This record gives sequence, structure tokens and C-alpha cells, in this order.
Amino acid sequence: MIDVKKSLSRFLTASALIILPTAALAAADLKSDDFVGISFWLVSMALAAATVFFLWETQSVSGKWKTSLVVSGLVTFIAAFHYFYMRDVWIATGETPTVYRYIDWLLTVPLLMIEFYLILRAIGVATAGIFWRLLIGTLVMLVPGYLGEAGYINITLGFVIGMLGWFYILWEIFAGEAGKAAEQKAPPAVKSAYNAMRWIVTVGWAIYPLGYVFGYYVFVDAAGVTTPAASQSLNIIYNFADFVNKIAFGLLIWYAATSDSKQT
Ligand SMILES: *C/C=C(C)/C=C/C=C(C)/C=C/C1=C(C)CCCC1(C)C
Repeated sequence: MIDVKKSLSRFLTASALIILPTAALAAADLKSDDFVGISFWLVSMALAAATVFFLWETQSVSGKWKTSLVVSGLVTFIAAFHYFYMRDVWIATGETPTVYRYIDWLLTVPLLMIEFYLILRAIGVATAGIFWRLLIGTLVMLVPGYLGEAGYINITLGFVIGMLGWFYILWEIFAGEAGKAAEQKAPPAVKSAYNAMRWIVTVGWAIYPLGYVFGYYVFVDAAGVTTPAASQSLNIIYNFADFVNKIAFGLLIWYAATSDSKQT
């Protein structure tokens, strides 16, 4: 008999394998001393590989974990595509690809927040309130960040409101309903995954505001004009952050899923 789920996951994995390299065949001319361009290239390939890995691995985890792994694969898939575009913008123009960056975040950050919801749902303690609060926190963090970086509002105003959005997310996953549910009701494998995930959102996500500070405050000359070092550091820091927060985050979920699936 044909196992439909298995075939579907193989089909998805194969599609990713075919589509992603096609998108990567850009006519970009990477210079050997363009380290920001190199970082775009490295992260785009790591994201593409992670996508194939997460989708493929859905086959070897138990049912309740499959959705979490698929979402991890979607995050890296969406990001890989945006990285191909961002890489080309950077290599062709030397400019910061702010709009692609934020479109990517606008899709992938809510998906990462859904991971918290899914991991709690897998043990039957998720509520709609958790989902909505994490989503609102995401928007309050990202929209002002974009408006600041794109020059629609004051750079500091965008930063401050964005920070408040991030703190709201942290509050929810540590002390709010989500944090309490995980604390009180989760079995060990889920609890340790949840713990590790929220530390990524604390420490790993802190890399982003750091990039913002380097890009808009540190490398600004006496006349208030940004220097090339500003956009270089901004992009290197954001690229590194995406590597940690999309791939390492997914690997944590994969680790929890495979350990939990072996036990049951
Ligand atoms: C995959 C992409 C991720 C996980 C992106 C996360 C982005 C942030 C945590 C951004 C945070 C920011 C602030 C906390 C202050 C304002 C500036 C931002 C938007 C860079």
C-alpha cells in the first residue's frame, strides 16, 4: 500500500531540492574581498540545506511533531529565497536590502512564534490567547523597526517601540500564560525544548537590536552621516542572527522531536 504522508513529505523535500538551486542561479559577481556578500551566500546555502533536512526529517518523528518540523522547514525555505534576493541586491548595488529583509521577517517571525504555540498544542495546553499575544508582540517589534530603518519615522523611536514589542514576547514566553503552561504541564522533552527555544528568543534575538545599533548609531561620523562600515556591520550581524535564529532554532525542535519520538 502507498503511504500517502511519506510520499508527500518526499515530494516536498524533492521540490525544495529542485526549486532552491534554480533560484540560486543568479548572475551575481561576488568579489573575493566582499565579506558581507560572502556571508549572504553562506547563509543562503545553509538555509537551503536546512530546509531539505527539516522536511526530510518529518518522516522520522511521531505525528504530533511533524507540523513543528514542517514549520521549521517553511521558515528556512522562505528565508533562503529572500537571501537569494538580498545577496543579489548587495552584490549588485552595495546597498542594504531593507525591504526584502523585513518581508522575510514579517513571514518567518510569526512562524517561529507559532512554534511555541505548536509545541504547547502537542501537549494539549495551548490557547488562542497565547497565539494572538505572540503575534501582536511580533508586529509591534517589526513594524516600527521597518519604519525606522526605511526612514519613515525617527530611527530611535522605531528602535524603542520595537524593543517594547520584543519585551512583550519575552514576558509571554517566560512569565505569561505560555510560560506557565510549559512550566506546569510539559513532559521533560517538551520542557527542555521549550526552555532552549525561549533562550534563543532572549539571547539569539538580542543580536538584531545590536545590528540596528551598529548600523544607525555606532558607525555614524561626526556630521551624522553613515559610513560604509555601518551597512557592512548591520548586514553581517543580521545575517549571523538569522543563521542562529532560524537554523539553530529548528535544530532544537528537531532534537526534541527525535528524542521524544524514540521514547514513545
Ligand atoms: C528569522 C528572523 C528573525 C528571528 C528576526 C528577528 C528580528 C528581531 C528580533 C528584531 C528586533 C528589533 C528590535 C528588538 C528593536 C527594533 C529593531 C529590530 C526590528 C531589529
